[in-house]
Amino acid sequence: DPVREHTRTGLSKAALMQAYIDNLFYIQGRFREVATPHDRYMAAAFTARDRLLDRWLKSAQVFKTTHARTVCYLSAEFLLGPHLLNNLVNLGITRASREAATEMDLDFNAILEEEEEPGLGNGGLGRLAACFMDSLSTCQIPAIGYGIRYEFGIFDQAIEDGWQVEKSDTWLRNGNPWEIPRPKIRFPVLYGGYTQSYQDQDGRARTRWVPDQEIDGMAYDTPVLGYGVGNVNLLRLWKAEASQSFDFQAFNVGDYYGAVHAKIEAETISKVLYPNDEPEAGKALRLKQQFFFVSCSLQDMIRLHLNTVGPLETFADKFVVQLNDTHPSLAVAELMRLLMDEQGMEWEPAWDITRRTFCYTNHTLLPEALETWSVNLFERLLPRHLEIVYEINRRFLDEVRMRFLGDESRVARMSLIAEEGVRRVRMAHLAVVGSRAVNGVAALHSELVKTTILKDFHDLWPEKFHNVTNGVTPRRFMVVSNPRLAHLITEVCGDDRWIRDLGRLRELESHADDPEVQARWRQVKTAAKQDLAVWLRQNTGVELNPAVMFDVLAKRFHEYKRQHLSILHVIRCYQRLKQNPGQEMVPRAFVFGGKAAPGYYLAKLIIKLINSVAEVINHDPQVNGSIRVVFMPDFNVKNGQRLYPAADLSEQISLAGKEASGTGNMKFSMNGALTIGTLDGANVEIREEVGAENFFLFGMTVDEVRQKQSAGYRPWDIYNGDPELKADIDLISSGLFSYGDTNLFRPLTDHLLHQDPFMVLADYRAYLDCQERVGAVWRDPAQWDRMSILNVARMGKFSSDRAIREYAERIWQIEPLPVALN
Ligand code: 26Q
Repeated sequence: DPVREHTRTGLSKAALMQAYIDNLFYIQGRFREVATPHDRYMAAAFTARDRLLDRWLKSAQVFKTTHARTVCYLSAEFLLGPHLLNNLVNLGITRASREAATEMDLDFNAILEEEEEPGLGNGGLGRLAACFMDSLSTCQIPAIGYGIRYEFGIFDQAIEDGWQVEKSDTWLRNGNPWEIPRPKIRFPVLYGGYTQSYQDQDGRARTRWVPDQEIDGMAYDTPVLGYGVGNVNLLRLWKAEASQSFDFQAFNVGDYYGAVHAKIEAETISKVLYPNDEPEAGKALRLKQQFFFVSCSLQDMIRLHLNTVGPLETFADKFVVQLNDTHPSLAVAELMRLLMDEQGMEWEPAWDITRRTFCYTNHTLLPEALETWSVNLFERLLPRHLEIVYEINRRFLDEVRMRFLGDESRVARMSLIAEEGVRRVRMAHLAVVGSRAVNGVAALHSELVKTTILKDFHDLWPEKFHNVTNGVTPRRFMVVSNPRLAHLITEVCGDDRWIRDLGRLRELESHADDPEVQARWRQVKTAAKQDLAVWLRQNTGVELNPAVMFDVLAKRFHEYKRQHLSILHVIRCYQRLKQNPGQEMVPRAFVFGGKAAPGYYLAKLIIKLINSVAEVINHDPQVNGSIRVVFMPDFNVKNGQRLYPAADLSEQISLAGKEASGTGNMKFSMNGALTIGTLDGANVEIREEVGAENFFLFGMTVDEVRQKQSAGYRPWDIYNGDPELKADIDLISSGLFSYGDTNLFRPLTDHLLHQDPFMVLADYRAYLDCQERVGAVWRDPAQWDRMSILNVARMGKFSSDRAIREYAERIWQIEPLPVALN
């Protein structure tokens, strides 16, 4: 029926209206008169989804018939953010959709607001995976994202009495229109038990794993459409379920309670995302989760390969698997097991395939954040995999010994097993040994990977090491979140090709001094600040004046990111205004946002401090005309999209050498914020691109940090040598921000004065001086606008499209495969 076809796939306003009404009726079961906001959202979502599915099936057909080489991106986290508007943008139907809504007397923005975002990640690493999925599709690279369908994503953050309170994230409560359940795509995942040796029919020695737990992973698919292309890739997330295998049911005959218990236990595995952005010691469930999604994904790939291409010898030609940090690094051992124990392959060919299949991305330099699992736990859950790890290690260490004769300390350093204290499996070493390529996520970080944490491996295999600087998708972080800016850019550039070719933003450069463009640029920024101010007033009660500088620091809370350095600056501004009420100071709104891991006491105390300082300052009429402080609760993708367009100043102030890349830095700068930052992570490259004169740099370099540390860092001396710093810390200690309680912030102030592992005090003076320079430029609006325009103009490098093309060419050896649009 051609009319039906049109309703499901048509892109005109009329087709969209018809589709919406149909979906409201046939999917939601509602007449328009009684539809709830949620019904309206669902009808809109299904309208977009129908159009995705049409392209998806065409893509799948092309990929299957051409036997396309495919990237598999394995990640424990995908921090996707809201789908609806993003999909409308990529379909190219935002305008038609808005018009359709208006014509039906619907509030388009209210429909968008109704969507609950899937928060299946902690922060940067999870969001990077989501940006990469968008760019893989846009760059027309056949890809599957594999991960876990957590029933509860990252917790929702509420602020109560200034403290962070965690609320469980029930994102699936009202159903998820973007996923397609695949009850028939299901794989068994095994745990525990023991291994035995036996001889197969040909008399060859083999190993059999006799597990004591079996669960199923079931696939849920979410289509990922590229921008302005026919290509749709697949995000396949696994949900854990009780095993449906016959043996298991028989085992439970007559034991009804036992069977129900087994079901609950099985489903625990994909129940909740671990809310730490650093490994937590010894959590068996976390290891089970990692193995769960790795095993399902590899079994799925093997099934796909046998169904299409055929012999497993060509597996590494069909698939390249990117490991997003070490969280999926069990894949190295699991692929070996599947190839040998399940497919009957010998060690050498299996190892050859394995090593040609995997690539590993490192995201951290903090030694305490490198993942290890105790051999005990590993053996209890994955006895067969421990044997395989030992055998990989035995062969690998032989190679090291051969290459570095007599260097036994090097052998110990490189071993997959750490032998100090309780023996632990070093997951990064497993990932490096089992991979073809290893990369860091920014130039500085990749250098530090080679010279510090993985130096021994770089000595052995220098050609294995790469850099691919991170990027972010300009679709979500410009077009979706900042339509006014996108519109202005398109007008100034003459067309919208910059959206898929971000280098074209350079066209803006020649307009940076044009007063007319500057005026419109400023209007766009002010309008975004107005929007944010409304949201913040409604959600926190704090009122901000959109005319003042919005100085924003939003990211996960961690000491190395130094949110406390920023709050010391706020306290300094406060004291200066109090001591000298007539003094001229550039008015600012300090906006903070971010979650702390629930068990990270100091990070939570820093949140409390920010809120306590905010309360005092915002209620002090002597200063609140000049400075205000607000904490945006529940910083997530949706709220980030409100924040980035409204920022004048972006705070990127980590201690040099600690932030692998950062990606918020890119999102702010793409939206016209100027950056105050250290020489850390991708800040280095952002500054290189936008020009040193358009970036507010402060603080020690990596080398200076090292020198200070080895000379014996003494924060106490800095405190005593700087009267302003002393006064700021003393004001916290005085109880002014804690209703006279001089103990509340003691753990924080004591830690700064006597430990200060991230050298907040050492960079304090340089930071304050730099903030003065920021203030001086702000007083010259033409200068500020020029710098803001130049920042955006020169951000082309930081599109995730560029990052994906680099992976494709340098690491994956894969070519784009365009899928025709109809
Ligand atoms: C591991 C084991 C057990 C429990 C938790 C974890 C875990 C979970 C999440 C460890 C780390 C993470 C997330 C790390 C992360 O987000 N890293 C950031 O990655 C970004 C993308 O490359 C970089 O831009 C940031 O610099 C880096 O901090």
